[in-house]
Amino acid sequence: MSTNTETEAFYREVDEKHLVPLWNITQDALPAEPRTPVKPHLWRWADLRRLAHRAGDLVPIERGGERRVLGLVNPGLGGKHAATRTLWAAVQIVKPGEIAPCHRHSPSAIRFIIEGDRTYTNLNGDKCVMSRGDLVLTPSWDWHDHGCESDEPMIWMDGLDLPLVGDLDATFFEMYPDHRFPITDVNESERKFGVTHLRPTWEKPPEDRSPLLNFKWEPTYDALQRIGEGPASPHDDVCFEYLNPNTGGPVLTTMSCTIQRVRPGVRTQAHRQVQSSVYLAFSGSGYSVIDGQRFDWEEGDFFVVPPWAWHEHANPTDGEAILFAIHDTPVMKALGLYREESYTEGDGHQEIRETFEP
Ligand code: 1HN
Repeated sequence: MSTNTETEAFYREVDEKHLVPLWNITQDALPAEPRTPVKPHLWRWADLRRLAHRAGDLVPIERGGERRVLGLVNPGLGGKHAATRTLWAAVQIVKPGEIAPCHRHSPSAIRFIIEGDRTYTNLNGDKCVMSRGDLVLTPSWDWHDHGCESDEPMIWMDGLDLPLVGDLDATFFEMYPDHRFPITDVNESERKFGVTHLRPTWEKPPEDRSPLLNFKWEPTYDALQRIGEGPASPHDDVCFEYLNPNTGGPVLTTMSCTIQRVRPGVRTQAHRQVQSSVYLAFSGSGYSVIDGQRFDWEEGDFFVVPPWAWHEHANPTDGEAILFAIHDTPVMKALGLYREESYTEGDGHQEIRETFEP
């Protein structure tokens, strides 16, 4: 017969020997469904833009600091520098004449251009010229620098798998010996692979990454409009995923990107997925309901949808509402963990219990 003292001594020794008794933590280790600390949250464009410009006035781009980037910090993550557990999202500003120095890292990145033009990301020598609405990839370990040749600053959204790669202890980083990588061509990937139903026969596309690095806004916008009044996703309305034209799969191994048009008067039905997402309200205004909380968004606002959170989108205006988003879905699918569920109560809409005030 064990006594209380014996039991206490046992637990003390288990702890001292760096062990844990599962029978005391089973509910934490194995919740019935994902229980995330990640909070749904919204960042106002007025703040992001003002602070990005303020950083532009106060902070030079220098070697070591590398980039003038303001990252979103999810309030549920105890100060961890991340928008969700897997995703980093940020605004970056580059001013006229500046060149953000060349480097490379194992985390992959995307840029989605919000403001400005005549700015480029130089990817291994391919000068990808960027304008509002363009999506530009920086796949893992590609050399990249950014330059602004305009009279106005450029601001874009950065999305990276940085927190995931960090938690996997798989982060590598290297500075290029010169400030910039020698430019060998302009819009090369876009000219060769940008008409995605045509493949250059004289070239073998790279196997490890998308051959197309710059996804231009005009054909993207056109695709959103061409659906007209036709049927689309009950959960996302007119929503397209950007593809690696070589594989038909997501643009990066760790992140997928979507562009979606919520048509005037539409309120989609809620669903939830084993994935986390960061949205940019690219144009127009509307709202999303995330786990019963209403998030009103306007042009330029960023918001987070946590894993396994019910969410639906609405455009109560008679104007355009376009959302761009990054997701960690490819990770979940590659690991066999992806799940998706539709909200079946009532008419598929959540009850709005509160409204988010930033
Ligand atoms: C990075 O290298 C860039 O190259 C942007 O523009 C944002 C955030 C975290 C770590 C590296 C860039 C980044 C970043």
